[in-house]
Amino acid sequence: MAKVKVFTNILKANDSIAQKNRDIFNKNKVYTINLMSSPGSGKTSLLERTIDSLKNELKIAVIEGDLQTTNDAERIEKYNIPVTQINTDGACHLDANMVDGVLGNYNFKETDLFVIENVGNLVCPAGFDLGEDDRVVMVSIPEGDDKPIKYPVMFRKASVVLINKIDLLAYTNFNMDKVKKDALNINPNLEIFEISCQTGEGLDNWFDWLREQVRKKRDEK
Ligand SMILES: Nc1nc2c(ncn2[C@@H]2O[C@H](COP(=O)(O)OP(=O)(O)OP(=O)(O)O)[C@@H](O)[C@H]2O)c(=O)[nH]1
Ligand SMILES: [Mg+2]
Repeated sequence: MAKVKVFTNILKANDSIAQKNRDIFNKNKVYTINLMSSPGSGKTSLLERTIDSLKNELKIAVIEGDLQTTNDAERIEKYNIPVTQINTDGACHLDANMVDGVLGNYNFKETDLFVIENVGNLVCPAGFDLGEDDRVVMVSIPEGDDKPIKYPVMFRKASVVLINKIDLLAYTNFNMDKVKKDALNINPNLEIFEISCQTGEGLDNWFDWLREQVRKKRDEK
């Protein structure tokens, strides 16, 4: 049907631009993450914590994706690292073309870790490769423990699930074992980290995982 075909063509075009982006990241050995979650799970908070802790050992650069405002880029700018805000003006996800359009703002020879914070949405971003090495999906305690089974596509292609806001566990009926089991049923290769961007709990495991990925990328032939 025509509608399906148009969508297929859009995705094909996206994939070829994503590959061009990936070629740039690979050529410069920049480890790149596509960070995705529902609105407000804590993506920018994670970035703030990560930059604050790792900026002396890794050169980090960021894209912020949002429908409107430069709020998130302003939060990242305070750390004096390269950041660009993409406003999608209504679109519910970033696509490879939007990312391609801002890559000229960065010096990838001087970058170890590139994080693309996608638009807050647990559905649309899953369909669009941006050229990343890994997809990281965040869920947070107040959202409830049914997110993996309700939005499986996002988890299928992810490498990592971050379960954020564990400082709020005591105030909810969130079932940690269920979330982990459901996520691993969808994708047995997932790394899962329990974290709190508020208290810092669990973040060291995330930092170690990131360090290891950056190291592997540098060592690639
Ligand atoms: N209690 C608690 N609050 C948190 C934690 N992490 C983030 N928050 C709060 O959650 C709210 C949303 O955090 P953001 O980092 O802006 O979330 P986001 O995913 O970037 O949001 P969008 O970009 O709008 O999708 C803020 O008020 C944060 O302070 C956490 O671990 N615990
Ligand atoms: Mg944000």
